[in-house]
Amino acid sequence: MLNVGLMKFMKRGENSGNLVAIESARDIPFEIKRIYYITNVPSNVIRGCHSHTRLHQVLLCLNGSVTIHTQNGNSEKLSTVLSVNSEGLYIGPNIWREMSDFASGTVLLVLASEYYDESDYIRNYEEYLKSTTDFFK
Ligand code: T46
Repeated sequence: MLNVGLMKFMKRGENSGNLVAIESARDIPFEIKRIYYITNVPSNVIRGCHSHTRLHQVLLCLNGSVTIHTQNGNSEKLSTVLSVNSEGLYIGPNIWREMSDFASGTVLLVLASEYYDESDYIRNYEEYLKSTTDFFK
């Protein structure tokens, strides 16, 4: 099963503007230890191209739009366009992800379950496929 899912958060307010609140471990399925955001990505650039061994994340597009391609190495794939800032894409461990088609002005905010740890990344696709064969069998 693809351990990826679209989440919808409540948007409050209308004429005076919108407010979206996200509470750690209440609105998302983990304690948030880290927040980072990605901006100024040229439209022809593909980011990501890795998986994580332990990390859970929720990706939110606060402005603009971006396509998130996910797969589990077992031929299950999903492409999700994020362009609504009250929606987030949950991505669990052992999912290969790529981000493409960043519109001008896109702000991609990421909520993460762990502190930054480069040893949690698998950045080589062949190595990833080998690890998922072991993980999903
Ligand atoms: C992910 C996608 C959605 C840090 O020093 N601290 C951090 O918290 C992060 C996330 C990155 N970095 C460093 C590591 C690299 O030298 O920042 C540089 C760029 O990171 P990276 O090439 O991994 O960025 P993306 O956009 O390919 O991937 C990022 C996250 O790293 C990754 O966990 O799932 O966004």
